[in-house]
Amino acid sequence: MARLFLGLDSSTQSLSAMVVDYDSREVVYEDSIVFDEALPSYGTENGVLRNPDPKIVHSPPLMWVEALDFVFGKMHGAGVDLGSVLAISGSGQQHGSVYMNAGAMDALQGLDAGKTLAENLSGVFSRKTSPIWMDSSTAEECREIMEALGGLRATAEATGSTTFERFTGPQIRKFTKADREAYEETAHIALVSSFMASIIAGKIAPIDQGDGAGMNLMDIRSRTWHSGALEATAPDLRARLPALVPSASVIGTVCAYFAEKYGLNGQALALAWSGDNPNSVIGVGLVKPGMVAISLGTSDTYFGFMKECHTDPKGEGHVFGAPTGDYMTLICFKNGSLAREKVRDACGLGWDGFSAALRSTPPGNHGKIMLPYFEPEIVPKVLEPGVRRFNLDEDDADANCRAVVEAQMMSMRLHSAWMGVRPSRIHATGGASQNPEILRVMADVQNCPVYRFEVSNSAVLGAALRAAQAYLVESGESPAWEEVVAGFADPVAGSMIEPDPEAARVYDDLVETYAECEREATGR
Ligand code: ADP
Ligand code: XUL
Repeated sequence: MARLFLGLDSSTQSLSAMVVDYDSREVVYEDSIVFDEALPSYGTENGVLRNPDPKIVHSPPLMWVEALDFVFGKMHGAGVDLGSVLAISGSGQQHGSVYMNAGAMDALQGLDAGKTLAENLSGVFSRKTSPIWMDSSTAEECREIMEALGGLRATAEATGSTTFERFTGPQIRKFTKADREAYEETAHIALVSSFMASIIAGKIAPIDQGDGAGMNLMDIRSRTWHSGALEATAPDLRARLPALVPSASVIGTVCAYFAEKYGLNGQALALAWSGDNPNSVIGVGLVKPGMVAISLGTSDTYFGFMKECHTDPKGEGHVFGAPTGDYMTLICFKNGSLAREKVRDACGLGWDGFSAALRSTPPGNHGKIMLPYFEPEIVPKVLEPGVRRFNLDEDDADANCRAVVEAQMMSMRLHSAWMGVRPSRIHATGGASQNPEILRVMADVQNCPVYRFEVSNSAVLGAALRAAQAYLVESGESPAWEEVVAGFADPVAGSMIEPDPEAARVYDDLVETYAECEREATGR
């Protein structure tokens, strides 16, 4: 009999499902529903509720509940052999929080298959809408919590990140101030991930240490609730939070609701869910320290992987738990593809011309440097945008193309150095990773081989593979993570780009000069 595993991904705009056949290494089912289209009665736009204050971004948690029925109904209708699914895990957009009253426990335990999930659970919320990661309305609470924890560096050192507006702790604090009564009625606070896991398992689910790290509430080293952070955030918060558990924890079996209604095996394991970024780390095959994934999308994102916990003293990067029990980092550079496009357009080129410019200019660009802050930058923090050029003539088209890419790659190298692990293998994803000339600069600057990965679904794939891994461990096999991801998260054949030792030496020197330019421009 096929050994099937189900992954789910509750993201901002959609709910996705993927079923993998572990032994044949096949994705046997993949589908996704878009909230706006499938569930228009909730009135969301791109999955969120618009507020007159653009800083406030919430979503209705009941919509996520109803989406589960929708997706299981579709799988069932498509004839997926749900009875052969041995374990389920999931992925949730990070940081968003769900607030439940004292009736939630009974409602989850008694899910009645004669009703819909939404009918079963419509009464459990003590807060009708959930603040999500796009919310940036908690600057004041961020300041208060950070001060209580001893400042930026101490907060990052304690919780893995300094306080961020979207993180759960500041959001909870804001709720206690805005609506104390509703906070008092709140018996359970969940993350999107643990909330969805609660429905699958039919009980209040624990929070996994991967997603838990995105709350400003977890001690990043001991992976337990941080007493100081809890106190700085909200009264009696500990009593409202579930346990923190390793990401690979079995939290129960799939509850009777899904067995009765959709034919799942009632003995199938329900796993803890995690955040989308930790899940993606598995979905792009990052399973060993030194492995790095770089996504060249609208923004550029650097995913690192480390055994020992290091935190960013500047507070720019995040440390989360990795699903393997190690640590991962997430560093986001806003001026990614859009900056490359700005330069390309200013030079009147297409991508072919841009690539030709990279080929016709030497590594190091004769010392011509650009700081490509077309938009305010996250890392390094630059609030006032503006492009700076050093030894670089704005009209020198070829040199500008090389300068923007070199700047991005050197910035990634500089601003990930705090991890204390030089990359040994880079997995490149995202739209611009189809450009080998850009990946060549990446390989040379990092002095490390780069492989291209074609993934659009890394979070849901990661969830399905986490379900497989946990099931196998539970049944007495203990496959190495490399074995689990092999055949599912593989590089594009023939895509490997080796660094050129000569060019790597050029960048070892240039990166210092670049750092100086950056210090001068940012006044640090
Ligand atoms: P998102 O973050 O929105 O998911 P994608 O990963 O889809 O973004 O990447 C889209 C970007 O890929 C586009 O903005 C474009 O700049 C970039 N891109 C597409 N093709 C190329 C290419 N050949 N060379 C460089 N960049 C490219
Ligand atoms: C990570 C973050 C986003 C959400 C999106 O810190 O805010 O990546 O997880 O789903």
